[in-house]
Amino acid sequence: MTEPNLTLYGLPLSGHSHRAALFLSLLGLPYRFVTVADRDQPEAAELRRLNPLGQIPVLVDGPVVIADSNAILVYLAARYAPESGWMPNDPLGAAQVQRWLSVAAGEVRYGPALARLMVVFGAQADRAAVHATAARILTFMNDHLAGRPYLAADRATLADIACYSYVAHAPEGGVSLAPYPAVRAWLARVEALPGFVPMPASPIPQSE
Ligand SMILES: N[C@@H](CCC(=O)N[C@@H](CS)C(=O)NCC(=O)O)C(=O)O
Repeated sequence: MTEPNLTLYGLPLSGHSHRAALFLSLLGLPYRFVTVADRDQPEAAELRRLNPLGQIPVLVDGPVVIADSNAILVYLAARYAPESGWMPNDPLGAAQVQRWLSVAAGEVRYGPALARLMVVFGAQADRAAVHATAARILTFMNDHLAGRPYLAADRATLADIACYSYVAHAPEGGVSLAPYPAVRAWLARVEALPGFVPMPASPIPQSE
């Protein structure tokens, strides 16, 4: 395999960016990180060229451009760790991981992630509805994780990487994790994986 030439466009406080950075680190892949914080900076024009949606993260791997955090996870697993089990090849295993990639892009994005976006970045949304979505998915995850080590298999998979960042940082949005002991134990398991790197804490005071 040729030496990878990887660049990740992102933002350190973005959970979508963090899930890509975390997986690169877990795979031990070196990469260059380009921060795109200000939409007027030159890197933002480059980002729009790479991803017309203008969203981070974007991964560039030589001639290959991948936008969308979950797509980046799937690409990296298939390209650099195909037999490792991060993305199972069997039909049921693949479906179980995909189910949680959808949860990460759905209930996690519009629950704990949006609650944090409102506090840290001033996003406008219906706080009660957002917190209800967060409670619903965290309760579901907590029940699911009771007696299981990881979300989709007996070992860590892309399901755990996709869901980790915004769940771990839910308290920054005023969503306490105190009622969810199985979720907290799962977070600790992900944090113990070799190569784990945390997302920086936001400067906003946390509830827990
Ligand atoms: N589905 C996308 C969502 C990424 C996303 O929402 N990124 C945010 C930052 S965390 C962003 O770039 N927002 C700016 C915009 O949507 O214009 C993914 O998983 O990568």
